[in-house]
Amino acid sequence: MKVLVTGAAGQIGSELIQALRDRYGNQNVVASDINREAGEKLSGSGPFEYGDCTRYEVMKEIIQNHGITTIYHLAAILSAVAENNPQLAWNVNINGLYVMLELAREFNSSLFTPSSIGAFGPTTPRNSTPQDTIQRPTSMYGVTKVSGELLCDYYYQKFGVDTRGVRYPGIISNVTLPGGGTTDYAVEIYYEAIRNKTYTCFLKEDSYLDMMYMPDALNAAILLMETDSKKLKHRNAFNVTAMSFSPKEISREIQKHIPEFKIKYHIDPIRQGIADSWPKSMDDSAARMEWGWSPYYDLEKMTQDMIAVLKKRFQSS
Ligand code: NAD
Ligand code: AKB
Repeated sequence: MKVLVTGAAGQIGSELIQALRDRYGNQNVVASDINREAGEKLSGSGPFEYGDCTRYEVMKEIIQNHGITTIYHLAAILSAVAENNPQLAWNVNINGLYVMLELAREFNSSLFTPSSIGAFGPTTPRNSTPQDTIQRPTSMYGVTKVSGELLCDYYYQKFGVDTRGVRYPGIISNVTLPGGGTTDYAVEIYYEAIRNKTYTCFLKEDSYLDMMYMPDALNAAILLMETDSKKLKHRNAFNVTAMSFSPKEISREIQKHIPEFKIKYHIDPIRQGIADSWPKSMDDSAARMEWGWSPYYDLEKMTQDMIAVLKKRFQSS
């Protein structure tokens, strides 16, 4: 098995690379990104290739040279950045995915790519959002994510490409900072709580969104890719979630560890508008039934871990 991860220098990729190298061997997992500096740090434990996923010839050479059989395609533009530069988001999220799907078809490779809670919109039921439901997103990120889900389904049905994917909620982690999304507050809040004991949140105190801690997110990707294909009815875009909370609730949880911590609010209308159009909590029973999805971390366990890791890091620096 030879694995390629695009967008490997990003929030999820930088940790998925290590998890995959631990599992399949360092030399069998190739990291690729257009962020050369961050990417080269990944070359300490295995191969790194500079590569723009929208460029067919560049990506073809990487896939051919390394004999790639499995692709984790993570390169993308996230929701807040996408809303500021919709043309870039369309190019990377759609043309980049198209290039990777074409190469997966040509080289008979399987392909995992994440969709998002962003693939839903204001007309989607917001509570216990079903696996199969109305998807009319109003952000460019959402438009690219729902189009990507359909394109992956098409490549499976038409060409037999083994495409798989999940709809990730906001991912919380402590290795690489998030890349410009609407759920980034739930990462920033921990860093600021440790460093400054205060955080100014760009979403309203009662904005509920689905979230997940990084170890569960990595586990979801690997578990889905290792599942026997015959068990999958949905294949792409499985709802997966671990917890749903608001800024007020996460700040209360942090106060259990740092009682003097204070949260303030300065609402960003663009990100608030996006958050208001996303589910408050998803129904992920299809993933649980079809491939045994089950998260380990809830808000309490994640907060304990985030605070312990970040305290140690900032105290020793
Ligand atoms: P990120 O923004 O942290 O990382 C994306 C990476 O892609 C960056 O390292 C960037 O340099 C790279 N990139 C951008 N354009 C590229 C191009 N043209 N060619 C090659 N690389 C390019 O994103 P992430 O949070 O790691 O997200 C990974 C995937 O998971 C994305 O598809 C995202 O939509 C999805 N997702 C993420 C979250 C989350 O909370 N992090 C939630 C839902 C879905
Ligand atoms: C974002 O906020 O854009 C991402 C996501 C939920 O897709 N974190």
